[in-house]
Amino acid sequence: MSRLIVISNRVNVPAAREKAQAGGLATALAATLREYRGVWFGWSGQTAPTFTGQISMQKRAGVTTALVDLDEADVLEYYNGYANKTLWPLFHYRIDLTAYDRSFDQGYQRVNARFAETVRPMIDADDLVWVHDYHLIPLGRELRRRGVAGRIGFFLHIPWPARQLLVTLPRHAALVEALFAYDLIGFHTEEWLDAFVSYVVRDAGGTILPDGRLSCFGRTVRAAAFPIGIDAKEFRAMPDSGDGRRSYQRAEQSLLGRNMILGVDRLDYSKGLEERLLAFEHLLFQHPDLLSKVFMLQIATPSREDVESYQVLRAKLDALSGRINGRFAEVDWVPVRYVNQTYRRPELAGIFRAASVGLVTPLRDGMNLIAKEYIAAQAEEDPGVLILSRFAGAAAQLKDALIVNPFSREEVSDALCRALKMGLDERRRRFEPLLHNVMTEDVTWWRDAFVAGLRASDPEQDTGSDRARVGVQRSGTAGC
Ligand code: ADQ
Repeated sequence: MSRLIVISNRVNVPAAREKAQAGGLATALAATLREYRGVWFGWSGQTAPTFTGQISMQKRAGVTTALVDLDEADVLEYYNGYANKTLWPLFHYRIDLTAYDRSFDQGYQRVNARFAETVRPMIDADDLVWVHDYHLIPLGRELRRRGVAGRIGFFLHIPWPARQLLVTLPRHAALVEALFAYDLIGFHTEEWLDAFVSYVVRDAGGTILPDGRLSCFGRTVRAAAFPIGIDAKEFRAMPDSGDGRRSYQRAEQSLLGRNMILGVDRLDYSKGLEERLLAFEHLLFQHPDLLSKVFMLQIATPSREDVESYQVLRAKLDALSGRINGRFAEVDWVPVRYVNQTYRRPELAGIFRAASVGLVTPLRDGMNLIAKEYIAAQAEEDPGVLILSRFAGAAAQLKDALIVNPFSREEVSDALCRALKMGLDERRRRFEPLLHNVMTEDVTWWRDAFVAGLRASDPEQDTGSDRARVGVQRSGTAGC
């Protein structure tokens, strides 16, 4: 059996208590790597005075990881620069925050070449290579330049932007051309896939072949939607584990009979945190009957603290939560509990279960796993209500949530009011299909679909039929 080489910017080195610590994605990839005797390669998160390409290999919990240090200019230009100040905002429709800086692009190309150079000796001819996310779009092309002829797949964890936005990027065609070095490109949703295809056909002069593959830049590639899921079975059991129960009880006792509206996010401008707090403020203003009867717990884990737009956002949220509390709080009630902590997964699951409403309102999100985790953690006999942004990839699957436009504070406030007053019958009616989706289209389903799709792209099997079935279409229905 071919080995699997996973390459991502950061690597989640399995810990002793892996399932409790790591997210579903890390756990699923680790399981695949054990099965395929593979290697997970990426940046160590450390900097060295100069880049040496020296690899630090480890084997833990059956998973081999290979880590490399970057130098300071790499981190500045590639990670904080092109990845997080250019591609991340642009792909989340924030051209106002996008830095179009040539040195960032150069650093990005350089680090991708360094990754390729370093990992190349580890790749055997029949290995499957699976590259993850926007940090590493040119990596496939760099590997091809170094003689890797086998199957290489790429999965994008964030949205693909509309072509009208993508063309604001200098050298946008070069970025897209680099993707044509892969055999399979995966997106979370049809919407991101359509946006990609639209650019290829309308801006790059590509064509869709009769078998569904895309032809452009003298190469053909398959592109499909593979909606990621969570480690649903494990997560569903977590509120009933020791840690999960303790966390649930602690959250429950703090309710004092009130309803909890819960938001859990990385502290990122794409998650719509400011808009969400404003919508909650609007709710309190519009519905004085809810004062003292409801509160919002917003857990926001700081991230990318070296990037200025994140520092600005953090200061804004500090001020906004303080302002709302100053405006409405009473001696025995505070409307917003704003927490900058990271929790272990069972603890998080316990908190999810205690919340009457899961409020997931990103302005743009590749998928959003919190929405799925909230559903998985609910008790069947008395489930909470999920309010979900129509701009999260998850909205394409979780259709029975209350779907909202996160930019409209009136709409979110109305949905909150409706959720808080929703009877048990309707809650259960909505919950059933949501849970079904989360449990069936889980992270293993996603991973198996992608890996099968990549295997089917084996040039030796490329007689038309395999590829034809998994062209530009949704993976789940395509059987790849
Ligand atoms: P993220 O933007 O990081 O991921 P998301 O899908 O919401 O977003 O996943 C966040 C994960 O972090 C969840 O598993 C969640 O439980 C965990 N988490 C968040 N806050 C936490 C806290 N305070 N304590 C502990 N854990 C916390 C990117 C894309 C998404 C896409 C994923 C996967 O931006 O759109 O869904 O990749 O492809």
